Amino acid sequence: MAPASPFARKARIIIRELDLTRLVEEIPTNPAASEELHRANPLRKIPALVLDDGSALIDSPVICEYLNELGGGKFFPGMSIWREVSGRWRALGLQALGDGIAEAAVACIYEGRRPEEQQSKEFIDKQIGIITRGLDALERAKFAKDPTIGEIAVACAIGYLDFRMPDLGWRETRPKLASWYEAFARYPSMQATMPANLT
Ligand SMILES: N[C@@H](CCC(=O)N[C@@H](CS)C(=O)NCC(=O)O)C(=O)O
Repeated sequence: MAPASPFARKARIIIRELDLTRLVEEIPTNPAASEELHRANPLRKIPALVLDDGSALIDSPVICEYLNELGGGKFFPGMSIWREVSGRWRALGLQALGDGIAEAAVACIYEGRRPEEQQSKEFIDKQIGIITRGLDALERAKFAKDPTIGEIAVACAIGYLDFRMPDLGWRETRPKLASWYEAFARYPSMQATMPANLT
């Protein structure tokens, strides 16, 4: 994991919510340099979860669902075709939206770290477009009172935007999302996993 990663943060929140801190070790990892990560994840991305038998899970949705099972959590609502809008599909759809926003934000930040003459304004504009439309969709979204993986993913994406793109000004035109996030950010598990500038 890395303290700034919005994807690792999803798992770190579930670990705290389900009291799994004694079962799961969080290892600060530089995705470019860590051989342990490269052995665990051929995609060389964090998070990756190495299990006791030496096998590894990759991709935050998979890791979070595993942790949810391990801790007997309710962050992944059960399968039901009668509850498409309020159940599992809503939660997974919201997770996809949050993760998509986070992916675009991470891509912007990585692009900004390349030598200036190699950076593409077109690429950055495209990512900003994804972030903007994603946030607009979230302003219209329905959030559950009992948080699911969808709410967690959205909160981690917004936390990352606030951390890496503090001048985005997304709150100005999205009052509903802003007030939902303000309340969500008060959860102790959110407070304990605030992104830190260590990577
Ligand atoms: N879909 C993956 C995305 C993970 C991801 O992009 N992680 C970033 C850090 S926030 C990473 O490790 N990037 C390293 C790289 O792309 O080289 C997930 O949900 O876990």
